[in-house]
Amino acid sequence: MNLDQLNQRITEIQAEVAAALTDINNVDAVRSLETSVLGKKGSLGSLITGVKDYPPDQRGQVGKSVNRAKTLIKASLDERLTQIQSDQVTAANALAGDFDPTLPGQPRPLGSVHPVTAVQWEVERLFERLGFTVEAGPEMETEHNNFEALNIPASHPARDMHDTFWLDNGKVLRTHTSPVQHRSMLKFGAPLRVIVPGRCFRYETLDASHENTFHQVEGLLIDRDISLGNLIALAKTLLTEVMNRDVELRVRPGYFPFVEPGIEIDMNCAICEGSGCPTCKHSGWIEILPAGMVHPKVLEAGNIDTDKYTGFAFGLGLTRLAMMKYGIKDIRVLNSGDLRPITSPTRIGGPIVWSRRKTPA
Ligand code: FA5
Repeated sequence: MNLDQLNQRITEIQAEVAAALTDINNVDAVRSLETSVLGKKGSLGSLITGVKDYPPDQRGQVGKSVNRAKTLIKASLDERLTQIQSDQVTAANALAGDFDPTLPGQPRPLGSVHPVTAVQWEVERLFERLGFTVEAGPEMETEHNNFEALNIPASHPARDMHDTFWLDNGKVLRTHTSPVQHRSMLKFGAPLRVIVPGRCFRYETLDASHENTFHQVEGLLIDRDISLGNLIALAKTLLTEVMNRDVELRVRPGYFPFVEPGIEIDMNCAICEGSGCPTCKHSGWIEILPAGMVHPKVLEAGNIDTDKYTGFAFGLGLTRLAMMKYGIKDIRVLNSGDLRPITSPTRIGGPIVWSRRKTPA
């Protein structure tokens, strides 16, 4: 092939490549076109291999022509390749809305906060704003702190109120958060504003509103000139804020040996809105916040000067409050690992057999 014929052939190959590229829409086809043109045995590749067969005085000219053609063809193949890849990304974006498949994945948190924890944090934030300290106490408690220091002597019939899990070491699983009242008085003295969220344990017959393991928040305020009025106002603020609506309260007398007078503050049941359901035992009310003025004997046991100070205490049923806030009809789902909604109490796992180690005298 003389030089003119060679140049003619190169022009034809460039035209063939340009024509082929207009019909090609995928990466593999571009790559196979590249092989068929620029590969060793390809239409241009074989011309490049044949440069050595030209007389020495023509080789420079031939070499320049074929290499220039190779550069141009390679550039047009690469341009088409880039175009096809960009078209593919645009098409994927159009299919998936704003989804960009080229972005790296974002790690997402697993699980979520338990409803009781969520309400506990809310209650803690509210009380912190009111100047209360958040304290903790042990779940395994001495008999003294759980009962005696709270004016519940061993012989006192009030012990029957708290069916208790007694431990081999003579301690108890605390039946309420009230022992931390005593601990806090000894630790901080008066004046004192403290709340104590925590888990409590009772040997209970389980039903929609009773668990053997549940949460309370103890509240204790000791200062000068404290009255039941302060307590009821605080209860109203607390329940209204947590429930995010105006909550109807019912205040009635209640008996607890560690307060005098004692009261029960109930809220209208959020599950049935007061019309009656198994959660509120068809009364329309939920026992949520028993409370009262701290008994002088409890203040004395905590080394508080009863001539100077009075105080109020309450024991908020935190688990029940979480049920009211989130519309949870059965308390047992909160300790269950079954995420499906409860359809019947038999789903909860049958009777729980716990034995009482020691019956208080
Ligand atoms: C007490 O435990 C007292 N310590 C509360 C108290 C503190 C009174 C300070 C006065 C001054 P009670 O046994 O009523 O009281 O329990 C308090 C709240 O805990 C109840 O209103 C209820 O909301 C919740 N509660 C009690 N037993 C259970 C249970 N088995 N399951 C779920 N919640 C319960």
